[in-house]
Amino acid sequence: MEKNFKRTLVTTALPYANGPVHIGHLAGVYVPADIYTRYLRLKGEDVIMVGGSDEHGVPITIKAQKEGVTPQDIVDRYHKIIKDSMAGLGISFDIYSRTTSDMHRVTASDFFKKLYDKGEFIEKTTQHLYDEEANQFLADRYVTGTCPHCGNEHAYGDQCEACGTSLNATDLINPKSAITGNVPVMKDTKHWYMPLDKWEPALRKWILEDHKEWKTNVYGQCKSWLDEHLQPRAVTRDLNWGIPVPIEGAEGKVLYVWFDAPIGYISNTKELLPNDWEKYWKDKDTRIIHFIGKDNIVFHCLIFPAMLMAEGSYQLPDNVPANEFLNLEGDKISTSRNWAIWLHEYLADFPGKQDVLRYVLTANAPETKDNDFTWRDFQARNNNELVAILGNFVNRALVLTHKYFEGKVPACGELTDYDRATIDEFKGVKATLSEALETFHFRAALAEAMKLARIGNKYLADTEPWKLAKTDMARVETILNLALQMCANLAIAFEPFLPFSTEKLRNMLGIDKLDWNALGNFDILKAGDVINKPELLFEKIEDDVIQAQLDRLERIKQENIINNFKPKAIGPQCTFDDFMKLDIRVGTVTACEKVKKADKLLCLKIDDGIKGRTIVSGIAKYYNPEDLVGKQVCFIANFPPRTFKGIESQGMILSAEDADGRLVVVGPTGTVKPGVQVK
Ligand code: B3M
Ligand code: ZN
Repeated sequence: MEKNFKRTLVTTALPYANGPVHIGHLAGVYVPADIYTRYLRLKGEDVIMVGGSDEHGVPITIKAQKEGVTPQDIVDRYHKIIKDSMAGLGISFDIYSRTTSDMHRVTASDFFKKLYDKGEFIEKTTQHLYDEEANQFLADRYVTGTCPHCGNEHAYGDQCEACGTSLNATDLINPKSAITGNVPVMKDTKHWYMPLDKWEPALRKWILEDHKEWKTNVYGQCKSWLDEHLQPRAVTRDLNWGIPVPIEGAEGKVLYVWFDAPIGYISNTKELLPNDWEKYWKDKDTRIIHFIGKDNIVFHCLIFPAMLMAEGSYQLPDNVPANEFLNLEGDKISTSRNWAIWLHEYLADFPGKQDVLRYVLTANAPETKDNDFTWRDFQARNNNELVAILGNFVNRALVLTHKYFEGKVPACGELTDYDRATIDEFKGVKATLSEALETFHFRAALAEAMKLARIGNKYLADTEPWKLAKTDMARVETILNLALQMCANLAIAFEPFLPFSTEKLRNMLGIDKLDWNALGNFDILKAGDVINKPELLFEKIEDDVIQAQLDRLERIKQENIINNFKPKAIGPQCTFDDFMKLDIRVGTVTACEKVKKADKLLCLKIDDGIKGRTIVSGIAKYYNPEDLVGKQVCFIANFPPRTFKGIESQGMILSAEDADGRLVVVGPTGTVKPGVQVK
């Protein structure tokens, strides 16, 4: 629904403070939200962006238990890392707070109390999973089991990460306690439920009729939830970490993390603007936009709005532009498997290159489908786009101005048709760029901004002022005046995307303040204005830098394979007679060398106690030939001979295949006579 608004409240999903922020979070939520907010600020609109850490819930307590520290220790550690690294990337929060703040505890507690007093909850005693050894109810992620929808055996009690379904712990097939591994028992407990069924008709109308303009992935997910009908949902938990349920008879219970976390948006606005916060939440002419990832859609589009409707005095969000997921080198990003690029590590490894990451994550943003981040693409986009197009154009324009005009903006003379056409192209981009930003199409918006840089680059390449300098200085003045005006335009157009580089560019051009409304103007710089010394906006990234990152990921992949190894199921039975058909013997390696023109093969001479034999084995990747000499190995002695690369192999060396595919040769644990049998 179109509406006239006076101000915008941008919220960003609150990351769990159980780990640092990675590129998936950034591409999904924080970079797009920051682009949008910077754009509105640049237009001079009233906008605030609020964020903070989600510090409650089972992800935090599990992490604390694993490390043997308190949940408070965990959230203190990660809140700081997250907050500092987001600031490092230029994510321009007006406030980044946390859900363990006093303001939040009081706000969330009062919100619950108000719904309770209005009779908006159902109180129910039901049976819930209980770990008798740990003396604890198993909320959410404290239970794992098989997802009833997709069969994933590692689903959590609140959600299956394989199919994205949100679950109740009691839905899981073969539930197991994440604390002790025990099979839980059922035990009575009382909880308070939001009757989502009661709000279903209102939610249906609000989304399916009044918000057809929402992104199709968001609208579609809401529709399928609504079509399956909503059930009451417990908003309290048996847990000792969280905001205590503020009513009598609820000792030992806390608010469900998904009840308190979205209220965090309200608490953080209050903390930012103690006297003015209400207009951002309650005035009809405020527009509220929630930036989130796709796994959070149900909470932001159905559950939180139902809570707000039940409370009665708040506005509902106008849009929830949720993104899909970003993968890393073809695999799903995972905190627990360390398969991620962590923001704080990126900032340490690539100092001064914040905008490169912002650029790549936007150019590749998973706006309509899951997308892949690869280091090779990162390098290519930096070298072929940022350096070769944007950086090159700006640098040429500034260097030539210093070369021919002592760093002063030359005057613009008579325009040619080509000049006019170029200016028109520039002006034309403003509308499409703004439209893309307004409608959350940030990839398309970035491509539009990049179009401007391409036009500028082409303009200088076509007009070749360095050649004209010998014959027609008046023309050179006009060309460079226009080129510099284009640079000023680029500083504006790219500010939401690349704030560090546009800040540099703005300083080089001597512009005090950027203004979106000036985009498309060709009189931003005045003749005689002083241009500062040009610095490079971007630098080439070399292969070895990228290789180091790929090597790091390869190491993690290997560690994961080893750590996650599960033995194969035992094969079909065989008899002793079957086994006895194999003549397995021990032999001593007397010589060993690489097989020529076969990088996998080693040729071993074995003392088998008889006349000796030759065996070719595919273990060259795992052994230096000389290291095997003198070792005793087991081999199958009664296989028919086979020829490899012209060498006759008389048997097969036995080896164990490790989880990562590495072969380890098998031999006796003590020395034996060559030729003895293995039984
Ligand atoms: N902390 C889940 C997540 O990080 C949750 C978001 C809360 S937003 C109110 O994906
Ligand atoms: Zn599933």
